[in-house]
Amino acid sequence: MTQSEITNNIWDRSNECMPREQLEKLQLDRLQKTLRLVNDHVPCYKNKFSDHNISPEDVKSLEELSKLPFTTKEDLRLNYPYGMFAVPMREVVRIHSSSGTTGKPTVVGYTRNDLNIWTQLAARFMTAAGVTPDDIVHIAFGYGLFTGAFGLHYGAEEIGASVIPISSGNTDKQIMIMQDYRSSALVCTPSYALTLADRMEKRGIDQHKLALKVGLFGGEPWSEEMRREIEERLGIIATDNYGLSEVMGPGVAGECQFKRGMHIFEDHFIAEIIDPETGVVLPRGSVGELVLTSITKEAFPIIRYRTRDITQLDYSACPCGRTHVRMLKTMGRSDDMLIIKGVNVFPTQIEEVLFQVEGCQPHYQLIVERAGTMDTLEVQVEVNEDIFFDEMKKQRAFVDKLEKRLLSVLGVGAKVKLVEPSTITRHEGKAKRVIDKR
Ligand code: DLL
Repeated sequence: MTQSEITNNIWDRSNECMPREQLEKLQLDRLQKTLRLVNDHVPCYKNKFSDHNISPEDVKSLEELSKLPFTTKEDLRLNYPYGMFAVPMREVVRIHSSSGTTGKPTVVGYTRNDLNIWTQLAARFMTAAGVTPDDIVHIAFGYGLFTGAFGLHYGAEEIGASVIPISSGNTDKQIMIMQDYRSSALVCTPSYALTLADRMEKRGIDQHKLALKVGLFGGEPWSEEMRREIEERLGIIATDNYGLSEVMGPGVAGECQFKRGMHIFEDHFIAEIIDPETGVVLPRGSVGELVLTSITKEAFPIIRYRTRDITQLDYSACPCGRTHVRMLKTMGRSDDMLIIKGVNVFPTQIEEVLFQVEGCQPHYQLIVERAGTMDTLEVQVEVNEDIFFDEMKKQRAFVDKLEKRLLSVLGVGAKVKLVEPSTITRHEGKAKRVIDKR
């Protein structure tokens, strides 16, 4: 097989460019099968359906999906560890977990067929982002229960690229391997990509001399400003990809080279946008919470899962030819949304402001406190040494400028505290932006 044939096999045109009408027929057929599967094999779904007086046969159109109850993280917790599995354990060949830091993690399982599909979908978005068999793919996600590393690992192998499973941590070693092994595609969280860029700059390494050409970043929300910063500092094309362990892991959605939102792989998942307060499905184009239903999974099918991620779906045609709907960059999770003096604030809104101001470094943290009945928001941001050691008057003017911009974007005041470079804790995986002390 020639290289271009391999690449063409990965770009699964018949499914990725399927006319909408045909796609929706396929979705309905797969949805009905999945509903029967969970109704027969997962007591939690059977009970929920009967509590709502609905059976799988009542869903005769995609619109009728909205009649079904949601699945939440709480359902998964109550059925810990294997209660949501739809197949016997002897058919489960892999187990992963969510990355949550509090309470018991969520356990997810895969049959061999699930792993095959996951591999195909990871290869699909990596191909869309430009990875080819000629690439050397540097995977700096932690290998373990987290789905990030294994998901992209198998995807890259499927493409025929050479995979370096370096895992997370040891930034200096990462850089050495990147230089010596000529890594051309970088896989990690966007915040870790900046940590790598910082370290290279500090050590006087010219990033442009590396072989890196593309980055596949995901696992956490990041702004367009952050993308520009990564692209400029690492000299690469930075692409976004999305997923969550409950739904599969990475490979639920990914950007093509046009970077106009992440194509959700609708031949395997159905996406809805709901009002997070009322649960009502919102009209096309609305901003709201993404709800996902898997339609091909066997071990851990999931129906109307409330992702808590706030986004918007774009159904307009994409120049790449793929017909799958695109989800725009998430504003963050509804549970990361801060309510400051009654105003909703997403960390990504603050990030955009900070990244636009020259002198701010891309490392920040938000401290929320309550003084009496008043909420306070402090934005700690690292600044260049020349600003940090600048005379008081200039520093004050810098802080004023930032506070004014934040007020106009957020609609609520925030106090800015400038901190020295390298003082905010760096994370090897997902960044922790908010410390809520209320
Ligand atoms: O983070 C899966 C993943 C790994 C996706 C690597 C992409 C790359 P979880 O640990 O279960 O799974 O966390 C899922 O992370 O609900 C979002 O809030 C957030 N998230 C993941 N990708 C993105 C992204 C993996 N591209 C949770 N943009 C999701 C914004 C993202 N948020």
